[in-house]
Amino acid sequence: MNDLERRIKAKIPGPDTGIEVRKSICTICDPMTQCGLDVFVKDGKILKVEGSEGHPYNRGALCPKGASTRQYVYSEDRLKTPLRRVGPRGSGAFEPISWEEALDTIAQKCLEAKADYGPESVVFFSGYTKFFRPFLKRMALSFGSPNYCTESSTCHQATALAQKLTFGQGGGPDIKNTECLIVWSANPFYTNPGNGKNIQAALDRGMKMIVVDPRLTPTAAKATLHLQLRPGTDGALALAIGHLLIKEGLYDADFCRDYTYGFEDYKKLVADCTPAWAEERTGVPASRIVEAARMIGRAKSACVLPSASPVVHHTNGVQNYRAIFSLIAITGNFDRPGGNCVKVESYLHVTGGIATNEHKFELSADPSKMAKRVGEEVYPVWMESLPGEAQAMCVPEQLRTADPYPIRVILGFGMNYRMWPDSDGFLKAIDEKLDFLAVTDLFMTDTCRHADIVLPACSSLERYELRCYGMNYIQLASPVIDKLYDSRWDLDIIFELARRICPEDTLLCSGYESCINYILEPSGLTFEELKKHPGGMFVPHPLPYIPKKYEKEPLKTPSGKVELRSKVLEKYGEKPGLESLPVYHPPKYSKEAAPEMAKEYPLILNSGSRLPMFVHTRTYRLSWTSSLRPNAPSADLSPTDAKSFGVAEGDRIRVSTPFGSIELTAHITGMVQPGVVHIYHGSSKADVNELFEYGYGDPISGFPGYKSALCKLEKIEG
Ligand SMILES: Nc1nc2c(c(=O)[nH]1)N[C@H]1C(S)=C(S)[C@@H](COP(=O)(O)OP(=O)(O)OC[C@H]3O[C@@H](n4cnc5c(=O)[nH]c(N)nc54)[C@H](O)[C@@H]3O)O[C@H]1N2
Ligand SMILES: Nc1nc2c(c(=O)[nH]1)N[C@H]1C(S)=C(S)[C@@H](COP(=O)(O)OP(=O)(O)OC[C@H]3O[C@@H](n4cnc5c(=O)[nH]c(N)nc54)[C@H](O)[C@@H]3O)O[C@H]1N2
Ligand SMILES: [Mo]
Repeated sequence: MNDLERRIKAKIPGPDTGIEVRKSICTICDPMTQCGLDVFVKDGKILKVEGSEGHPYNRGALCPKGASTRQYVYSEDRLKTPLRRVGPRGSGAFEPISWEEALDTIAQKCLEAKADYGPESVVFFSGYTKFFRPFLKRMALSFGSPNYCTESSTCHQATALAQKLTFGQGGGPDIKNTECLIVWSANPFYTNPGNGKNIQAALDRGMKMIVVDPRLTPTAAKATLHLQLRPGTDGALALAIGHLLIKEGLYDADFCRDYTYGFEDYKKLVADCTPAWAEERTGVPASRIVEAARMIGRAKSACVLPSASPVVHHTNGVQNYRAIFSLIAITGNFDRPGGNCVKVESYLHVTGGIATNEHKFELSADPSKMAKRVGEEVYPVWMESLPGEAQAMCVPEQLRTADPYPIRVILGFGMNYRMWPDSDGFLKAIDEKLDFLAVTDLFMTDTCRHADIVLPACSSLERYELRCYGMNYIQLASPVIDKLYDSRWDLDIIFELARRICPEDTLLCSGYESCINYILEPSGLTFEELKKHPGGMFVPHPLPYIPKKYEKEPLKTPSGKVELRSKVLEKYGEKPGLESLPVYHPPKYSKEAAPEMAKEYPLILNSGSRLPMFVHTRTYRLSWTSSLRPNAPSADLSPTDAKSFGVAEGDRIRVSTPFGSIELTAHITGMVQPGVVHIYHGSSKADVNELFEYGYGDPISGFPGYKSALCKLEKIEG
């Protein structure tokens, strides 16, 4: 081997080796966690990827998923051409068709459904992928359908709803400046490594950290205080902390008097929520609850790092988060340095120091003048607080019942039916009741197999993506390789469909560059300018953070104040679960609320806690990532439960709820507390979502109760 061959083998970039480093972002995860990527390309092929050194989010690092980008992009499962189903749904029998034919067929189906049943009979759904959402939403509204919905019907929106009911808007934790960070359920060292780094830096400067998590995670291991509660009892813990803050005079009386609504009622609610009361419900020793309350109350500033799913994947999720956010309110830590700060959301729910026209762009028509959204009758609080999005969790039932009107067509962009509870029930409804399903995806997935038309989407390395970062950084990633096979990017698919189903929307039909320029207009940035900085740039004149805005203008709640008692919820007659105060109820399927069921199903089933190598359904298919968890799908058990059920590491077990059972491998770990079984979601081999019944969820948000059901386990002999 000569020197040049050695340099090529070592993948050293340079004119002699023909290897070029191109800048991109990793979008295997969502916009909260997209690492800067250096892509090493030779002859149009990716040789390897590294984290971009200079990128302020990941600062050179990459997680196992991002490091597997080459396998992800070149996966054998990649869809290659548009396909039309020729066999029964699920048979996998398809024939290749041209793009023209595929797009014409989809458009025709949409227009027929609109003519026969109304535009609302067409549902526009986005899975976990987020970059195309404002465009998809605009297309739905321009077409006349209020039924734009997303994976956020199980993710983030309920947390956002709890914040909205309390503060009128969101408010992110000021990790950099706080004295006490309360990580209420997140595990960023697995799920958001950039934030993990921020937390580590803050710990190094002496920040105190309380972690509330049923498991001993890497985040919990770094905590000053770990409150290891039973899943779904967060509300009880938060009310007891509130009780202590008031009893010990550790709250901000002036703030409560001047800027909150319902403080006296809240005070009455927490009067009986003693640490002993909470210990009984949560399993957290009373002395630790006292320690936590003092740590929060005595700190000059404290903030909550909330999470998009674990607290709200319960039948009491929104109320529990309201109880948690109330702690920020009564300690005066709302919208001040070191607390939970309200900043301008720039793009795709990320603050980035710029204002954009995103929401104006999305709202090409007024959804309130259209038919009722899917889920509107069942979850009115959601509908009132989160305009412009249907509750996707209600799609299966409306498909089955056609009540209040039929759903005829679903256009699914990256749609995974296993995301829903009672996933097999949803699939059956698709097969039996849906007239037409079109899906765009990178891979031939289980959902694609049931579609009428399947469209091959390209990966993020083959397209553009606009991305804002919290540190006032912005990046427009451009394609670093040509599109593979006959794939297209989702946005070209949207523009082509828009030209067919809503041609009067001339902005949407005009394509990416003009839409992005419209969105960016208030920021002074343009597509052209951003393209000149392929690795991203700091925003030239970021909008400054202005603390305590509530002193100058009313908050966006009905009372204009922080609502410890919700005026929105006051309208619902104080029904259990919908009370205007954040009253605590145990999870519906728990020893406390369903003792009969608990006799046969003695364990708590908690599903979906993230693993570092997997992201939903996406990376199971890669050998590099799955080699890090060789027995997946598996159930995590505590050593105590393993012993009492006679199960050893690697044994096959059956986990059952009253609604279904699945077989998988036992993984015994001290991360888990006795009495709880944890199973990761999204696997084709053992889909935990088959164990959850339709409708088991939160009465305010409609979020599924993925983190607390009752289950039993048996060892499979032989
Ligand atoms: N039991 C249980 N269930 C859960 C959860 C849980 O904790 N427990 N979590 C919930 C939460 S928080 C979430 S966010 C959801 C996950 O939401 P899902 O939408 O189920 O997530 P994925 O499987 O990552 O993505 C869906 C599809 O998008 C495809 N895809 C990837 N990139 C692209 C692209 O660029 N274009 C297109 N068109 N398709 C693409 C993927 O291949 C995949 O088939 O699951 C929810 N379900
Ligand atoms: N590697 C990886 N990263 C991801 C994802 C992924 O699939 N893989 N998914 C992305 C998505 S869509 C999301 S929503 C986020 C989720 O991000 P995180 O919320 O940070 O991650 P999770 O592991 O879902 O949950 C965090 C912790 O909540 C705990 N928990 C479970 N039930 C309860 C409960 O009832 N109360 C409390 N207090 N804690 C509980 C779990 O033990 C877990 O350690 O991660 C994102 N990042
Ligand atoms: Mo999520």
